Amino acid sequence: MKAHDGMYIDGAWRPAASGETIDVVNPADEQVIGHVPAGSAEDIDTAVRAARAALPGWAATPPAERAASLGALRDALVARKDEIAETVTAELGSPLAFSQAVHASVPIAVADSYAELAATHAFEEKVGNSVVYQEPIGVVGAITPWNYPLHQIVAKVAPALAAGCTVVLKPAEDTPLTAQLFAEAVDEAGIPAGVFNLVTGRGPVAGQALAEHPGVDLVSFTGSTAVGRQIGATAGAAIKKVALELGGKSANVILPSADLAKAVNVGVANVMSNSGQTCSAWTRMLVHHDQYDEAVRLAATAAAKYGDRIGPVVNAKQYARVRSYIEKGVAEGARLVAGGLERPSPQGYFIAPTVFADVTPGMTIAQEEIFGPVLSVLRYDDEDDAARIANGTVYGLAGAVWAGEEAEAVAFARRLETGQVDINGGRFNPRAPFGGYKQSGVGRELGAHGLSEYLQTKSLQF
Ligand code: TXE
Repeated sequence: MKAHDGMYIDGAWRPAASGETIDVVNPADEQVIGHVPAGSAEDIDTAVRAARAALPGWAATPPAERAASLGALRDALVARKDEIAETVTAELGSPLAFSQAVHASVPIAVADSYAELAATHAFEEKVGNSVVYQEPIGVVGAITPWNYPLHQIVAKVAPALAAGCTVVLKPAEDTPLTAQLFAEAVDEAGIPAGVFNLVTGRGPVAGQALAEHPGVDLVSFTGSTAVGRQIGATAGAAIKKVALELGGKSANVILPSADLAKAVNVGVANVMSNSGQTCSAWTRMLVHHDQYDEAVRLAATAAAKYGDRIGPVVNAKQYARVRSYIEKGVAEGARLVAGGLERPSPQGYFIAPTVFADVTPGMTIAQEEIFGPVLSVLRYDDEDDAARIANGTVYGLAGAVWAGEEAEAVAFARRLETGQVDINGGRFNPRAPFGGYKQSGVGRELGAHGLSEYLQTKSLQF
């Protein structure tokens, strides 16, 4: 795999302050496929200074020109589509077809939506005797995870650039090669030096330095709740804005009038895809008690069929973590009906698609984010019970509702304490706001709501 031995700062690939590097490992065979620089606080400081120096020029660039730059960025991503898919497959382990269909394609749709929004958004509006300006918030520190490596980057960087902000990105240490490809695309798009900067490195070193840097105006973080809480506390003390996209434990509520087989099959695919490493995954399936046994049978069959369509989980730490949740599920009395601890392959961090039945709402596997291919099937008595169970976790990121009539599903969806709900399956919309209620986060990504995170308002009265 191609790997730069420098970091993209101020429009050029520069060596890191220290000579330390991070190994990039393919989780499918545990082989080292490359090395990237391990950035330090010093590198972060250099990058933040570059971003600050570039801010006045980029903020003053007319939105139509910023839109053209985002269009050029989208085109540069399109030109690299195959390379992006192969790189994600190498460092995340997802099957190539999934990398092509999702990891390489979704970010292009998101970049495209921000090229359009930058051109059409009302950055200036007359309100009575006032004019309200929406101005860039400043220098953005973006910290991203590995689960959708390019999407997570584009979902922060594209709206930030559309808003007129400049950015320092610290991507996950597991998937830095995809981030390097993104930096190449930025460079090719002709985006001015310093507007986007990439520092690869470890979370507690480079990530923390970025989150704590006084030259950063907004920290946008996606990752674990524990790190999000720490970043939120640091930002709170500095009275600095944060956007946090954290964990989830989303419910897939199948109402009795729904097409049960379809709801179960789509529900299983939703949890297993990307090896369960999706924050919005519908990890709790809620089924009426009359249909419960049939749903469990369908889910077990669907999961068994899914086996050769998923890759490994990302690294040894996640592998151990997911397995420990499976052990806990068994220990707490849930009934394993598919998958489990048996290794599907002697090499790589593979976990078989796993389904637990007889899961009760208080069990650990029904409360905590597992981030692996593990589904819990729970039973409910009536709609009130279903709503209580669905809302009974600290999270509120996403979910799904299935019913015979859309109106019935919509009425139930309005009862859910969650930021996004798919009705009878739903379809991804790059312009729909995405983000959490409760401990799933602060702020929204995507669409106009995502753009507004990177803007602050100024009103002039006449
Ligand atoms: O996350 P981390 P991990 C959840 C999921 C998963 C768990 C752990 O449940 O099992 O988190 O994953 C950077 N200061 N999600 O350990 O550590 C880190 O380098 C600043 C949900 O991989 O939070 C990386 O760039 N930054 C999720 C990013 O934070 C720090 C996606 C995420 O890593 C830091 C991923 C620090 N002290 C995991 N420590 C989602 N919401 O989609 C780490 N980082």
